Amino acid sequence: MGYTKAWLNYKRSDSIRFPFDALRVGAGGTIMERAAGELALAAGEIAGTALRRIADIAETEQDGSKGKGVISLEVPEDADAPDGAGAFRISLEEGVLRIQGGDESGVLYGVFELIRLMQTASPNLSRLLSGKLILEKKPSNPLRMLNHWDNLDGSIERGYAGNSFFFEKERLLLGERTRDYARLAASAGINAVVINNVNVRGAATWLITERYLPQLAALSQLFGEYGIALYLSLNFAAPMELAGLDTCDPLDERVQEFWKRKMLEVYAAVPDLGGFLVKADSEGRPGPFTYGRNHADGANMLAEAVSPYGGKIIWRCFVYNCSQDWRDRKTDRARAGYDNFMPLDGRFSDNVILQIKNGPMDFQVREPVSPLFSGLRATNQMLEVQAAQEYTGQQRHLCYLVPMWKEILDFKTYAGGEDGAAADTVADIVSGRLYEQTDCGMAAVANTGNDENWTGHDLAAANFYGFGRLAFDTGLSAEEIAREWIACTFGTNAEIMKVLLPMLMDSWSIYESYTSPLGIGWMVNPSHHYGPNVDGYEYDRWGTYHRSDCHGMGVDRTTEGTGYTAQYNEPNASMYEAMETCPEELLLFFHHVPYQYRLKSGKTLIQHIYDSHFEGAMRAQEMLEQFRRLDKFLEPEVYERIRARLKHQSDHSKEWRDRINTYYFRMSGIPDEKGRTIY
Ligand code: GCW
Repeated sequence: MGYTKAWLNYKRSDSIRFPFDALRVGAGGTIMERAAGELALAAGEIAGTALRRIADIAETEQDGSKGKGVISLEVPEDADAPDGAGAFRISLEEGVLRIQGGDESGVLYGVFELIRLMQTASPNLSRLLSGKLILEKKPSNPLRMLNHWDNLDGSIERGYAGNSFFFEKERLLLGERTRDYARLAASAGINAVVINNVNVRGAATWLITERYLPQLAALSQLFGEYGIALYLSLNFAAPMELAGLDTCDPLDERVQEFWKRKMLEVYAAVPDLGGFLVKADSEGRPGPFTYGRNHADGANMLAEAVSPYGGKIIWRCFVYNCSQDWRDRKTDRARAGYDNFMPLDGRFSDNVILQIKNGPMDFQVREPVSPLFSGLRATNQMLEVQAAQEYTGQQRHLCYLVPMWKEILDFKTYAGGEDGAAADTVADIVSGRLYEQTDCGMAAVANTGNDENWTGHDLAAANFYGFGRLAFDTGLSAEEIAREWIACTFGTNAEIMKVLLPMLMDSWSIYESYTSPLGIGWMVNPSHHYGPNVDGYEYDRWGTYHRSDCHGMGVDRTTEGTGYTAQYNEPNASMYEAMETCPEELLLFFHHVPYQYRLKSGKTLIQHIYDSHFEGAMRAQEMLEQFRRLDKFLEPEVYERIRARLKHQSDHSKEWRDRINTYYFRMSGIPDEKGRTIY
């Protein structure tokens, strides 16, 4: 197979009880078939059981075989069927283990849940089998989406795990790896996948032409077998590049006609296409601004073209002035999303969803939650996070991001009122609960590629798996997800869990502590964004400044500064406005702070920076030392792959430590209280 099974790595276990030998599959289509196939595969590989297919439960009584029990997969018609798309219930009734779905996808998710219970040797398995437990789940988010920034030449923008497994030399790839990708995604609860880069250039513009439509139909079909809807990133300028028009003005009738005809052609070939993801008027991409139109004009024109087919337009809010003069202290990239999109709230069509990055800047190791989630009230919203570790170590440093994503989802926006009575966290909003929306959810920029282990760093697969599981069930803790992933990937050996769980759970804090401190972000090398370079983005056009001087550092985003704090609802706005109440982990995002400022710990800011970087590098080294305990517990090539990356991370964290500490020692002239070596 040439690539690992990742978390679908079934191991024979003699310890679990799995008293079944017959499988009945109720009425349904290909997804039911796939669910049956997955269950039979896992039953065979984990429990050594061959599940024979029976057409009807009664069969087993007739042939009198006092064999083992029956598992039944079904989408019940009656009133007490599980409620809604993707929902499932697993229960033991009269000796039959029923996996019931609100639809066929629900049955598939129920099967993967049962397999997880087997893989992790969960006590819930025996509770289920003794009828003491009924497992009922309903997806937290309607859309649980991966965005692949894959280019048609096979490269991946911000890809750190090899080349694309969707494209090569401008051809679409369709094979065993595609199917195994669909299995992995579906097993984690993903139900939507965008296969091409949001920066749609060159051949990618032609994806919506007969040059690629037949293959896209086949890919859509394959994804459909696992309950996954195919989406494509769209080039807003396609009317010009494909039809030679001299404009892509959304209000121009010729442009509107182009898109109507084009979508008729596309959906004739790929009827189940979920829709399109659009990056427009962003970082040089074409869009409505060119014609004096706004984003609602652009999105709604496309939405009208896809609506006859049930298509969705997912419009990204990553719009900012990327030609800023670094001397300008008023223009603030962090304000741009809110300034651009709040005035359009309520103006978008029902099948348009605004996809909003978790923070106002760009997937930094820590950012405040975008104020758009606090502001928009009449617009479908999706959260965009980045599993690809562009600014969090590029899958060469370990950085398990689920703890970050939990903080983002739990952020209270006060969109329901300042008294805080309403359930108005980001999770409440993107799930559709707060505004009763159904076109909403979560997307992650994927961290996969055609590396043998799918994600470059073996442990980075926890972010692929973790995003899916969290999007399906925002109530899961980061630790529960980590435990599942470790057991499913490496087995249930206690020593493996003892070493890997704390490594995953501490890794975000460790990475943050030796890189850019207290929410300032950046400090990376331009263009590739790897490795320390404190002034890498200090004098450029991207709005990415730390504003350090001989007195202090950080960006004044209060009402005296760029005014960004005012974009939040109260009491958040006031909380961020004052240095004393601003959460310290974001202090330098919101304030220009003197080096001698005393933090709550009693340390000065400059001493905190020194301590944080020395400790962070030490903790990275300790992770490597801890990991060595697994030398005899993992397959040798896996052990060696992970050890080599942890070694690089340990060394590289010292480079980060010394570069940041030296910069601020030279800038401030304030020595380290502990007299440690700073250059
Ligand atoms: O993070 C930045 C990246 C770009 C990316 C852009 C975006 C796909 O540096 O590579 O382009 O954001 O999110 O559109």
